[in-house]
Amino acid sequence: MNEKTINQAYETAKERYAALGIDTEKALAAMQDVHLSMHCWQTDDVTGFEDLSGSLSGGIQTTGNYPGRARNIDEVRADILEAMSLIPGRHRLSLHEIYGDFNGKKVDRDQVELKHFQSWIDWGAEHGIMLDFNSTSFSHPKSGNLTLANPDDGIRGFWIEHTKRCRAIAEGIGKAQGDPCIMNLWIHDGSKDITVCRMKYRQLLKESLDEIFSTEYTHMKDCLESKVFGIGLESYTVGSNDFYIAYATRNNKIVTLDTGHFHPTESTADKVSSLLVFSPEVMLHVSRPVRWDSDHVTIMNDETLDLCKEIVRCDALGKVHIGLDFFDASINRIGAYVIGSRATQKCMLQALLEPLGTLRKYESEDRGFERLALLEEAKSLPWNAVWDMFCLRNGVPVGEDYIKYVEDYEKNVLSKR
Ligand code: RNT
Ligand code: ZN
Repeated sequence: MNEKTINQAYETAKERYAALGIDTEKALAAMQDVHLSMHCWQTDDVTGFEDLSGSLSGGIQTTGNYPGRARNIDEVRADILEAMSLIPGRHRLSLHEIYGDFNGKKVDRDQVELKHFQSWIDWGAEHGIMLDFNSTSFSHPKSGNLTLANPDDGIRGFWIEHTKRCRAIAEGIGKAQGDPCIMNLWIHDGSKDITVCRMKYRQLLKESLDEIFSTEYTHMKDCLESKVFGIGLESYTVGSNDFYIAYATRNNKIVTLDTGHFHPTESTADKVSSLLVFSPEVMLHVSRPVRWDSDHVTIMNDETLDLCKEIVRCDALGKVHIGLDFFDASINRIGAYVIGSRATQKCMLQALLEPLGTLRKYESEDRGFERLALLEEAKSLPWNAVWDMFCLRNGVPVGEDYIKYVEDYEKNVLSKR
């Protein structure tokens, strides 16, 4: 795309926004500080590097069989770097435990140690990428329907040990990178059919979490992710939204809001302010549910826009960790990252360009018509010219220009796998 055209369009947009009291330079500077936590699992359809030939379980599913999936740690790293080269700004990488560097050895989940992530720490330091972490309760012979809420002491103990070790690893990562490692805990525990023991499993989960969190750490932060239901576990989820909100609030933990984990008409955006009244931080998994928690690639839709606007309206950019969580195996996977990450950023930029001062003035004066009119007009302000400038200044392809880079990578790298 022509640089001169981008500059001209930006200058016009800058003026247009200035008329509304918005400084586009300020918005661009704020965007530079938005660091997405990119999930590693879009590279390989949530497979990981464990030597367990089981398939994806735990109520989640990838669909599609697009060629070029990453098959090992080097391919995952190469794909992530390729995706990051097409996304403006600096971003974090969120690892699941099953992506450890196990060197071809079988390391069961109650045996995992920081050393299995040393090469990731080194790689992160080399490329200036901060790491986040996730314990992995799915796709394991002991996963079943219940892990941390399992009445069987052996199985429950196994997962407690796993999660404790994951926290220790996150602590080690956070210490090494000089920035807290955000650890997300999501378990699929639930029941396919009606259970008459709802209380029992929740009590067990509480006890497991209490034990897991009995060690205090300073270089990692714990997040708890609820879910409405998983495939094959439709009737009951132990770790429901209510459960984790109560647990997190009482125990100073962070709640993770996954945009695919609520009833379809429920607004995830609306939850941000409620949580922030009681909790200093919130973690997000930005996804796109299509009819169910399908984890389609995030796009610039109303849900994502609303979510970003709420973060800005709550003045909470420094309090919200923006993780991504989608896995589409039916299209080019690097392209999926680029689309989803850039879409999230586009939404955030629009949020930062919102004429909030004027909107709030209208609201305080009870001028409902004016507020609605400006909200409508704001939708078609030239934010895209500011977005193009953001890409240009960050040295990444502007607009649809990134498509050909993804295609080239597919031709030169992915198609040879
Ligand atoms: C599943 C949760 C969870 C997973 C990842 C792989 O419904 O969203 O966050 O997607 O941990
Ligand atoms: Zn999630």
